[in-house]
Amino acid sequence: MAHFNEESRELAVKVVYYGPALSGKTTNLHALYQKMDPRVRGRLMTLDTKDDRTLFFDMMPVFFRTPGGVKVKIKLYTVPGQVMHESTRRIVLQGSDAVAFVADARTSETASTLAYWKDLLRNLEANGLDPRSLPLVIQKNKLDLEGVRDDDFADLPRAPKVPVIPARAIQGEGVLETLGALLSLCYRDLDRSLGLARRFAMTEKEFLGAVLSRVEVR
Ligand SMILES: Nc1nc2c(ncn2[C@@H]2O[C@H](COP(=O)(O)OP(=O)(O)OP(=O)(O)O)[C@@H](O)[C@H]2O)c(=O)[nH]1
Ligand SMILES: [Mg+2]
Repeated sequence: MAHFNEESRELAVKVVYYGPALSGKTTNLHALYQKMDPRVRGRLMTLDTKDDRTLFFDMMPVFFRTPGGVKVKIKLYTVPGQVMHESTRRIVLQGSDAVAFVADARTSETASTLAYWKDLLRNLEANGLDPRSLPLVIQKNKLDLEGVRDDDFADLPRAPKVPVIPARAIQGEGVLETLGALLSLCYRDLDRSLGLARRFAMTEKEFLGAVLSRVEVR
């Protein structure tokens, strides 16, 4: 759960990239690292096996200070997608404030996408998180490839408002949009629970702008 420390005026937020093996979660973090202003992002920690598969998780912190003097630290995590890492996925998901579900858009991946969506719902519930109210977006990734589905994951049971963001993460396309859509939902959720605007004069524009606006223009 997002944690606000009254004494140090620090807000800690946890965002998790979830999804099937090889869907592009780690690629999203690499692309964000490339695109974000070095003044707001920290080091990207990845823990891979030799064939580039995530072993435990990846993590990249993003931090900024709002004009109202609140220090915000957002930690972006990925889970390992391989089936054998089921319990690690559950642990990494603990206490998350927002989840981006990265899906490989190819029709060949339909069954695995649905299986991992169910795995996500199960693991959210195991952590006491409600998938109907948790900020959640779906990234439709790998749209550069042949044989992608033309629907927006109609088979994944979910609340009607979950946004679907198109992406080619390998080319860096759609990754900022995905994080932006998720942080927008996240801001609104935290504003409801913590009163970001009322107590700290922190607007959604400041929250998003700090993370997303100071990026390189390509
Ligand atoms: N063509 C294409 N390939 C992509 C895209 N995004 C990721 N990939 C490739 O998909 C493979 C897996 O990407 P990763 O980011 O390592 O996948 P992951 O979801 O972190 O995988 P695990 O850590 O095993 O769960 C890599 O070879 C990527 O280069 C994309 O948009 N298009
Ligand atoms: Mg990975």
